[in-house]
Amino acid sequence: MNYNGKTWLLQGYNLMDITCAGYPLSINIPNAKSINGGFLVAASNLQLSLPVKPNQFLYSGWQSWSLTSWVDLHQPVEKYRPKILNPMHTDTLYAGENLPHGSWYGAVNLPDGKTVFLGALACDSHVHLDGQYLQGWYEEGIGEWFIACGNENEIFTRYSNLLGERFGRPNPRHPYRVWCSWYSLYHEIYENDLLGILDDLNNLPFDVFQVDDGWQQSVGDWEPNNKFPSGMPYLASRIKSSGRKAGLWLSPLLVVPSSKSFHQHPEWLLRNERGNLVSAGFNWGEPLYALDTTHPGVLNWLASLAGNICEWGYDYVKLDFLYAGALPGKRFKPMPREAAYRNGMQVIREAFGDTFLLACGAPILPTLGLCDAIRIGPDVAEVWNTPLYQKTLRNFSTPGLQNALRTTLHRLWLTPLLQLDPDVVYFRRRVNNLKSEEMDLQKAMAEICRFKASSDVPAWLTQIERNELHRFLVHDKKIVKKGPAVFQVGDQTIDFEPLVSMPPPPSQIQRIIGGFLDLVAQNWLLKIIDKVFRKKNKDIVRNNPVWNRS
Ligand code: 9PG
Repeated sequence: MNYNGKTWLLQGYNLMDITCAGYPLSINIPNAKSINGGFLVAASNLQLSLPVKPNQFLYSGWQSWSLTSWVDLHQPVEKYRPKILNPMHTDTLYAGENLPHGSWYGAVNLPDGKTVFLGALACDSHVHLDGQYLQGWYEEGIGEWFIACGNENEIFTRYSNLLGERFGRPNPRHPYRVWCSWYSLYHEIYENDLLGILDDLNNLPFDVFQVDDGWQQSVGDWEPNNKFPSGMPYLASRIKSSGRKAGLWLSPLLVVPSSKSFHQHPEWLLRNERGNLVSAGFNWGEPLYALDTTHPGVLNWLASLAGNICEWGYDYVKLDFLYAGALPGKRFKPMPREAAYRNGMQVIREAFGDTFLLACGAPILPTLGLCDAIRIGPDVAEVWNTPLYQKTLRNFSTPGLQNALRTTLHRLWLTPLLQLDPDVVYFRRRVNNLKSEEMDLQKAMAEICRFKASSDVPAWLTQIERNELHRFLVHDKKIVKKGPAVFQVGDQTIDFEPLVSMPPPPSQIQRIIGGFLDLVAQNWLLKIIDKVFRKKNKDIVRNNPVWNRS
């Protein structure tokens, strides 16, 4: 077995037998140490032989938006399509892998319902399932592994404890209630409209008013555009005088070709071994590129960017598209890619001081200890799912409530480590295709995460909806976890499992169309789609009153 230069020389030849929660397991490393609830092993390549063939695998997606879910092994996850968007949806290095794969950890369910878990306690590590072998490896060097068997909840409680000891935990803070501009206005944000909305929010107890994407000159040029004529400090001071924290979005590790930064500092950009730019995906009608977070120029620039934003008066920052810092590439200072990401994030964390940092589009384990909160699923949307992505492209990392709930559900075990953002909740019926039951699920997930956010423009809410939003913000419901996917939320019991289980495999014709779309999904087409999306949204915002101009 050879995978990415890693060889399990001892396949079939086991050096140590261990008994884990009654299971006979064997591993190819002789130094496993028994600890409470499992074993610790140090290894670069670890192979765990299972007693029987498993029936489910827990895919652990790389970053906030990547699919994370239990999946039946007779219908394994297919390759993410379209390929051109892989950098934004999954870990490009393993996007072509045929075996069930997990970033940092993987688990299987055996026919008797018990779970066997293999999880790394450090970054730059992976797990996959090859037949009856769970195999884990570090991309470089040796690192610790945790092996555990038995009950899924108990295993993850122990895993999160071990991670907390190694990565640290942010100082506990009361979770903020956030109004975020993205899921109603998208790029259509204007200073005056935002100030109008701020007024309209008057007695709704949001702690933070967060300005999302759309204020900047360009991704890479973090100065206000002409939709913000009074400048960013003015907006922050107006927000703060309403008694709220001022929140701002930015994607500091990303640049687009239309930005000045891209042209001024070609040496800051992440390149591959051949010297070509590494793709970070495609968005805003442009290809995306990543900054090399080991380059001293980049680190200085990141520190001064963070300093500016603090000086402007923002004290809640959503750092987006962070995966860019951990893409594979040849760096100024050679080091494993997630270590390089942490190197950059450390500088960002220090420069922001006490500012609340929400990580988004962020690789999960490498963000621990460095941010206060993390998005743990793909974007929600005004729809349950999109058949084109769901059925034809088999992509579960794209915006949609079902995708968001599925991945969020499978990452709730991170609760003790940092605040978990399940994304915003909709209360409006206007400009929204979700059914009431679907909106209730979304509300329940926000209660479970204890992270309450909404993008609803008050002028789009009826009085009844506004009251519902008010109640949601003021009252926290009692949560009792009854099973891995079953929760009692207030007096309601919800089993998320059937709602978010993976859909049946595509038909042959859907597969063919998916393959075709993968081929035609090139920059020119994505550019057109971006234009259409922006136009549609402009029309929505123009045709609906954004604030009460009385
Ligand atoms: C702003 C948004 C919002 C949102 C973030 C992020 O193309 N994509 O795959 C893609 C995924 C997510 C995404 C945008 C594009 O959304 O999660 O809350 O801040 O950026 O642009």
